[in-house]
Amino acid sequence: MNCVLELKSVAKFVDTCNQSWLKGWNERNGGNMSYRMKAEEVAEIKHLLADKSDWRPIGITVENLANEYFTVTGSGKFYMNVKNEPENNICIVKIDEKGENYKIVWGLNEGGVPTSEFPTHLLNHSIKKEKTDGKHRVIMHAHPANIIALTFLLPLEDKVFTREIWEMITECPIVFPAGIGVVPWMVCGSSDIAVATGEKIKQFDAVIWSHHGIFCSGEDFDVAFGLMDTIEKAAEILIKVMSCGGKKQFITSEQILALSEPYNVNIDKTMLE
Ligand code: 2HA
Ligand code: ZN
Repeated sequence: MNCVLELKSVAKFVDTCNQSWLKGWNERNGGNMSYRMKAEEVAEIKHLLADKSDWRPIGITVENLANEYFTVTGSGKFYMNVKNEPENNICIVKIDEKGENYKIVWGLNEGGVPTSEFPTHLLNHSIKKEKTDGKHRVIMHAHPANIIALTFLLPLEDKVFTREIWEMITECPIVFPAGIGVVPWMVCGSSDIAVATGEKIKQFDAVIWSHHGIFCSGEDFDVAFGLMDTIEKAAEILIKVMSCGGKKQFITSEQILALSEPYNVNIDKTMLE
């Protein structure tokens, strides 16, 4: 391999940023994404990596991410530009052997640092790595309009959002049977939002940031993107229904739970209580 961009997961990272941009979820420098690379992927490009920064403190300790490599979007960079200039807008970073510091080893050629939400991403990667036996590798945050709109309309409660969103598209409870978490408005990039999201990500794969956006975790790019896309589409339907005077008929909780058996998923019935 002669170029980092030839690595399949890097190409997919770039394409997923572009798909997210095309969806309208990433105005200006909005949103950020990170991918925990596989050891065999790092081995394939190791000869193309070089120290491009000193070790810098992450701000938190993520012991189970020691020595891992992440592909990550750059702070202040625009998703709009990732496809045409990936090497200037994204980077690969290495975590040190204690899980306390990181350094840039590829990318951000015109300068820059990883996303302002990097500590939030790493804390949540750490939790999801443990909870899923290492299966989850992708975290993405974006600003889909209908999800944000709903946070001005519905009570900011996990169960309310889950029930309403599940009802809008029958696939929803099958795609995210655990439901959705909601955190109140907080300063983005702060340790408060990192910790609050981390608490919710133990239970859910998607956490709505009130009046801001959504944060999704998944085993690969398609699963994480598909989760965000499904929730945003359901939110759009709900906004349309509310705009047209509200629901005139409903799906019952029993009907939602009836999907568990045929689709072999464990829809969390406590979210419907
Ligand atoms: O990357 O979306 O939450 C900019 C943001 C911060
Ligand atoms: Zn944001």
